[in-house]
Amino acid sequence: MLIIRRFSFGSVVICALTIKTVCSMPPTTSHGSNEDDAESRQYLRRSQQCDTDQIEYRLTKLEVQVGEKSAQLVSELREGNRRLQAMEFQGAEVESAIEGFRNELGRITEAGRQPSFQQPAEYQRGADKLESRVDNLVKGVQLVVAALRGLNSDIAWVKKNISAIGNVTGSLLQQHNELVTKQFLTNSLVELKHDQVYPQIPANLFKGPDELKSNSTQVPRHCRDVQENGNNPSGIYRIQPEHSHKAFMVLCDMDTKDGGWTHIHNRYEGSQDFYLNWHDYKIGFGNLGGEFWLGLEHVHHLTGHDVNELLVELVDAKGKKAYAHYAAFSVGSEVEGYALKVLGGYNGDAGDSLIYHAGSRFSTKDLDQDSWAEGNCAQAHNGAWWYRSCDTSNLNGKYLNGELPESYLYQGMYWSEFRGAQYSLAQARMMVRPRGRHSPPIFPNGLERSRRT
Ligand SMILES: [Ca+2]
Repeated sequence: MLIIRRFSFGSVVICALTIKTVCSMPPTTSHGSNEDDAESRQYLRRSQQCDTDQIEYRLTKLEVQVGEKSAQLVSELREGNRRLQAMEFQGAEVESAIEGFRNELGRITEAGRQPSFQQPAEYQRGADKLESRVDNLVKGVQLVVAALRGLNSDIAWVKKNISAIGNVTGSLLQQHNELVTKQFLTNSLVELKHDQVYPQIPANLFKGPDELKSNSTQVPRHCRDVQENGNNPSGIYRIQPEHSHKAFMVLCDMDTKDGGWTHIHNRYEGSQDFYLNWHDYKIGFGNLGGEFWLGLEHVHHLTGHDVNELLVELVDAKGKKAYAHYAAFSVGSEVEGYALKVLGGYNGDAGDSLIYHAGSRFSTKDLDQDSWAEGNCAQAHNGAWWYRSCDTSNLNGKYLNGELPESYLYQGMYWSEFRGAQYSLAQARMMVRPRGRHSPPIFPNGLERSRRT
């Protein structure tokens, strides 16, 4: 295992040299303006590729270093264990020697009491013999004491090393906790590569002088802009919210309640799997021409800086429709867990089954940010939502279409105030748009005060 890793590290070094050579190539001499543009874009793309390769190289290097540290630790622990076993064996030998010493002393004492030793000549010979044996025993005991001191010194050495290893392990574990996970880096690389495949072109690039004069040629920030720019049919448009670093496609509804709505969620047939991970919910999934989740990052860029309206439209299995309109809706950033930061001003005929979730962070099956200490609501209810502990709506739950057995309570795509939690709706969609210039002010108790006036 170690040899393979070392080999990998060698390859990494070769790769790094290659990256360094390629990445240090500057754009060549100037040509005509079109060629310059093309060359600059190519250089930019190559530079992005280099950035990606550099991150991959550093990631692999980090993996190799962690692997080698672990192998070294295991090796040191094995050596410590071997020494301890050796010491146990020596300890047993010492015990055996002391036992022998005790037996000898017993025999000496017993011999002194024998009547035959009372005869002078024999007594003298016996005493000499005993003296010699006692001397030998004393030397033996001195050797044993010296050996014990050596053992103590060895034990202290091992303890010191085990303590040092413990410190290193603790420090490694601490560093491991602080390390960015490989999954996070891999996901970031996917996003970086995505940017390379679909490079961002500044909105005013390739525009003629007349087009540049007009604000209407800028990429619209949301579907409301699209509508105000004179595009009235519902459909798919390219937008770039003010705080988003790139443009993306969205589905606009220009017909419902004065139009200008940007879809963030659409389900109507169950062909798209919605029981997905955090990363999928972050960047979005599905097909804008079918079922999809726009992505929490996009929803944050659309609603996180200016309070939006939210419209939830629901249809049950018999075709009965209902809606829930919120005059104020805002989703926080990833750092804030894409929390449902602002929600209020409900009106509609579906009932308010979202207000329970106001303030909660978003949770998925692989990222539990709910308030249920004993479990993960996303796993328990087969969805991904602003779960608290747990839910009064679950529009990313299972697509089961209709009445459900009791065992499926809370599992379906449901809205409790409309058809209850033991029912899975046939259609659901969520749309946002910025609050109009003439919208009434938002009060802490929703819009009740402004509606009365
Ligand atoms: Ca939990």
